[in-house]
Amino acid sequence: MIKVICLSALILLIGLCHGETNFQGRIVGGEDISNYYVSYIAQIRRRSSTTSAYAQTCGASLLDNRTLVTAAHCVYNRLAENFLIVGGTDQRAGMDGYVTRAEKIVIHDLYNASITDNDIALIFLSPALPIREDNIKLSAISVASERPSVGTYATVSGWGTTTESGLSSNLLQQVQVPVVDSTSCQEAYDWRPISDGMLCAGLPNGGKDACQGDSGGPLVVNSQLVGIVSWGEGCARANYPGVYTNVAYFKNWIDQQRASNALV
Ligand code: 4AZ
Repeated sequence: MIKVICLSALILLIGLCHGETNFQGRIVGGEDISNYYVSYIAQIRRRSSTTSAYAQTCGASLLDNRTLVTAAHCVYNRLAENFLIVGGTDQRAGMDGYVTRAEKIVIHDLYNASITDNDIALIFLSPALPIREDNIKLSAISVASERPSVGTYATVSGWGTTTESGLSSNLLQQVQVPVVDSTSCQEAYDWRPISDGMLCAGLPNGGKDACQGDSGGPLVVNSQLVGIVSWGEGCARANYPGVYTNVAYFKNWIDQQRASNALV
């Protein structure tokens, strides 16, 4: 018995000493943030079948009252009817905020699931969300036309896990991470491509990052959307920055899809 307790304590101690110092959690290494400050974020909830419950799986950004941009891997191989979209809340669960549905999902033609390349999709909503001048809880965000320069601090938000393989956050979290140059990012991820449609962000020593469940959510610089949470080796590890979809690279694709799916 004593042996078991000592062994458990030892394992816990080793775990704590192993750099997993983000006990307070948050995205990873972030802080609670009100949706008033992240009014462009929406939550994607998914059910695995028409008879099961919805749970938050991804984030997304509002481009206008009926258009969301997210990661392709959040919606790939899923039916629109199995999604619920919630805007105007910082709560991961419950029915706070505005609830709507995915009417149509458009995934990038060149999305490559095996290397997570071209990881971008649009969700057209019905009914539209109440984006108005007087609705401070919801606003659209514009898409950056240029990739952010190396070293720029960008803000990422979401309800994802607060440690690698930990639990999701019940309250919206936010953290700032600097953009990393793609050459060194490619050197870190030497087994898979860092394409022009990707950008990397993170601190050399890790500690701050997006994580599982943050996927699809916004990376923002100067009130413009520069990235979409896409993938990474674990979360907040030293020398493994988070990888984001480089939205500026897809600006024409976004504009074309919005035009061809416009309401008449
Ligand atoms: C994920 O599994 C995931 N650290 C998202 C972001 C990152 C890693 C994993 C980046 O959805």
